[in-house]
Amino acid sequence: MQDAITAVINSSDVQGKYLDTSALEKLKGYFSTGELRVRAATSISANASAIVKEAVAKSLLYSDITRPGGNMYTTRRYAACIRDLDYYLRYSTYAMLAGDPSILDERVLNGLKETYNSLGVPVGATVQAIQAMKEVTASLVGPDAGKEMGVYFDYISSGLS
Ligand SMILES: CCC1=C(C)/C(=C/C2=NC(=C\c3[nH]c(/C=C4\NC(=O)[C@H](C)[C@H]4CC)c(C)c3CCC(=O)O)/C(CCC(=O)O)=C2C)NC1=O
Repeated sequence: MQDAITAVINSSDVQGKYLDTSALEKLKGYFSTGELRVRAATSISANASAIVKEAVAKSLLYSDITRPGGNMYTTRRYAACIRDLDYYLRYSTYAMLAGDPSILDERVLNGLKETYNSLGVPVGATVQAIQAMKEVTASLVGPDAGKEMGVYFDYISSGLS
């Protein structure tokens, strides 16, 4: 896993240089949003189950997916879906704190599409639910932190598509 600081340091190290102006600007941007990131992570963790629940209500409930024959039908599969959404929320929060998406590649997206395809989990509906979670999260944490979280929700969405 990488974060905004190691990303900048690694790329300077590869060139054998001290941090240049653009590297320092990146770090400045990251440090100046530190408070915002921590505050957002605090309210997301305090409201995680409500966020997931509202996103499911907005995107999946009472659709064909929750009826017999749908991939969320049966309590076991419904619970697996809710659990997956909670993974996406938690790992997006980690990535937002780190200011870097690499943790998503390593721990979430690696092999996920293949797993979904082999189990018949619909990717389109999953992406809709992730996008609903993005909206619900933004309304909780406000536009600036919401935009930053959105980067990682979108990262998962495009990694799945
Ligand atoms: C931390 C990283 C991580 C991820 C991301 C993860 C995902 C993941 N989701 C799974 C299943 C599943 N995922 C879903 C999800 C859904 N079905 C729908 O119709 C909805 C659109 C959607 C929810 C948004 C369902 C229903 C299953 C169970 C499918 C089945 O067993 O038939 C499985 C198969 C094994 C299992 O059932 O637990 C994995 C590995 N596991 C992990 O360890």
